[in-house]
Amino acid sequence: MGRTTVEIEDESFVPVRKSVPSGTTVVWETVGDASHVVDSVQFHNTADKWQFRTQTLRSGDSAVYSFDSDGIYEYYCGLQGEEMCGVILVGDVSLSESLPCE
Ligand SMILES: [Cu+2]
Repeated sequence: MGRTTVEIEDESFVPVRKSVPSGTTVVWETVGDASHVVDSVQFHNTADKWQFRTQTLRSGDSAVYSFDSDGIYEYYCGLQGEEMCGVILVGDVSLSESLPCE
């Protein structure tokens, strides 16, 4: 059961695409000054439907989610919109299509 971090910079999630094995806990950590909301979304039909929405994360705040099943988990920032987005690729999956923020 690993743990890994996605940094929330002022205008982007870093990295935008993060591949992890199933069972991984992802920590989103705000490293910039702006506030953000991590909000689940389904940009592509091949992506999983999932329900996740953080509270407003201010500088220094973090949020976690544990990914227990293989799949494609897309998200965006509920404050900045789709130009700030990301995907967690869990297990043996791939996403060839572009995200709105790419
Ligand atoms: Cu944001």
